[in-house]
Amino acid sequence: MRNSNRNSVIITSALPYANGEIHLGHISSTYLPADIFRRFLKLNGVEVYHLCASDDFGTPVLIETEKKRTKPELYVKYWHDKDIDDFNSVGIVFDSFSQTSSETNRMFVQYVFNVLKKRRLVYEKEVVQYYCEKDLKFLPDRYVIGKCPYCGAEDQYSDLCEKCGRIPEKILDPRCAICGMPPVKKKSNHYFFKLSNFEDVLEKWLKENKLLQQDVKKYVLNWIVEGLQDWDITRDISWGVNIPITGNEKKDKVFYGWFDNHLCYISSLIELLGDVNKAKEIWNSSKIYHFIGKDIVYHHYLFLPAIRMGINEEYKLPDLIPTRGHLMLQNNKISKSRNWYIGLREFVNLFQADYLRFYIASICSYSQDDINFDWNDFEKKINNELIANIGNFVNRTLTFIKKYFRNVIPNPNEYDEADRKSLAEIESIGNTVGGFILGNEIDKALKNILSFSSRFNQYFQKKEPWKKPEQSAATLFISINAVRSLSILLAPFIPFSVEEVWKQMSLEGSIYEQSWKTIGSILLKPGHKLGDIEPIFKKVDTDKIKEQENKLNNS
Ligand code: B3M
Ligand code: ZN
Repeated sequence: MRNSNRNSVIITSALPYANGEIHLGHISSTYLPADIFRRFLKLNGVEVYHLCASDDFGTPVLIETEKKRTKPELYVKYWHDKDIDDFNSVGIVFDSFSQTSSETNRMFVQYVFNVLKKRRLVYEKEVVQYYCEKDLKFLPDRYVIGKCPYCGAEDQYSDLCEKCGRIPEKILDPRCAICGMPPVKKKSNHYFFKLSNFEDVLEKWLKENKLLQQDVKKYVLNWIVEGLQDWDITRDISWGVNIPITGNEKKDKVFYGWFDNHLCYISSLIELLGDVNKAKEIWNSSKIYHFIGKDIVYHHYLFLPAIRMGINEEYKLPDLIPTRGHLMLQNNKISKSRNWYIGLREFVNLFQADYLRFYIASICSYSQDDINFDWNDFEKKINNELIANIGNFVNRTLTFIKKYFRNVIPNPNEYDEADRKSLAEIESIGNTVGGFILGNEIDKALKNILSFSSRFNQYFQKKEPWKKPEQSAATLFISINAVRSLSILLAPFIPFSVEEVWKQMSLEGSIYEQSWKTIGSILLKPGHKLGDIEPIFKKVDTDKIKEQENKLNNS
């Protein structure tokens, strides 16, 4: 075991392909849960690194750039920059958002390959590949289209049938995706990674690691029982990390995207710190979390750990791989080609980013099960939970103090039973909610925050301070402190709104300078003057929701 005295955590989020815009599906399976976790850890004083990058290589990127007659470097840079803007717009924060095509990653990938080669964990083998005699090109993966052998759909990629979702073993009536000619077969030398060597150690690692999700582990262990195939880690294309072959380096041969992309988790830390040794030290003394969606389980539970084992765990394995299901949209599978999706940018132009964060967090279970984005449900949750519960409690507390106490927190004279109960709630809520976030159950964490707020609404209601304002000092003193606690509890979820509440309470600095531990303390003192008050949230308009539903149905 490595020393993990250092209180640091490395969070990685699966790298988005530099080939299209980020949509709600990406946010819900990966980036929002990771960002909530990061914000929570920050509030707990943990040294956190949230690492990500655009996934620049692969045949889909290359095919697009050929269609658009642009350079791959320019094309991926466009998406890389757009991703950063989009993530910013919903408050998803990375400590580094690099590119798999960065110089640091290229060098690191070649380094890892050389170590694997030296340890005889890669070998060369001749394979037969499709080749287009018109374009004078090998045609890996997406470069071949044809008929799906399972469902009979025409014009499907050789590595994925978009109609039935299966990966064809052998596509029928193959054609070149560029010119449409039937390809010929040609021999090519490829490198293979000996994944089959790792069956026993992977099984042991999976079984011993109690933190990994049980349901995922079960089917991954089954794959091992069925036997692991060695991985072809090279491709005959020009866009990728070059294979370091001394002497006769081939120009049109690069690593397969899945060989280099996950190594970028590590290389982006090296790049960020500018020092390999320091990066290694931090990597190996931190807890490591790889946040992913369920379609890339194979790569993260088998391929990635095997490669790290292959370089002698010079960089340690993940402690946890939080894996979530897909987001459905109005109960149908999200599909960009069928225009059944909502882009992030599109959403933020319609509603506050925090509404998206709140809604997704409230339905985001920690499991492989798919969850559903539903416009009506969205409207209900925002109007009835975020606004009628949380917004109402915050606003009525602030408004009352303004109206009856000249905007100054009153001095509590004495406490009754209900007051004492409420103070006890404030004291314990931080631990309850924190426990759920630590366990990755952000939906349950949010549910607990909502019940906390709803109990305070009831407390306020029962006390009826409007009947005898002069005798309501204790109620308001306790309530405003509950608003403070509520703001910190909600900071990981709706960061933009709580900063606003913070301002309205006239509290100095950013909410992120507060410690999660102070949620249980009564820190707002009598005599403190509050700031200007305004409702934080605006109700979601039913007509606007209808418009969105119609837009989808007509797409
Ligand atoms: N770029 C996206 C996906 O397959 C892929 C993830 C890479 S993570 C190292 O979902
Ligand atoms: Zn062709």
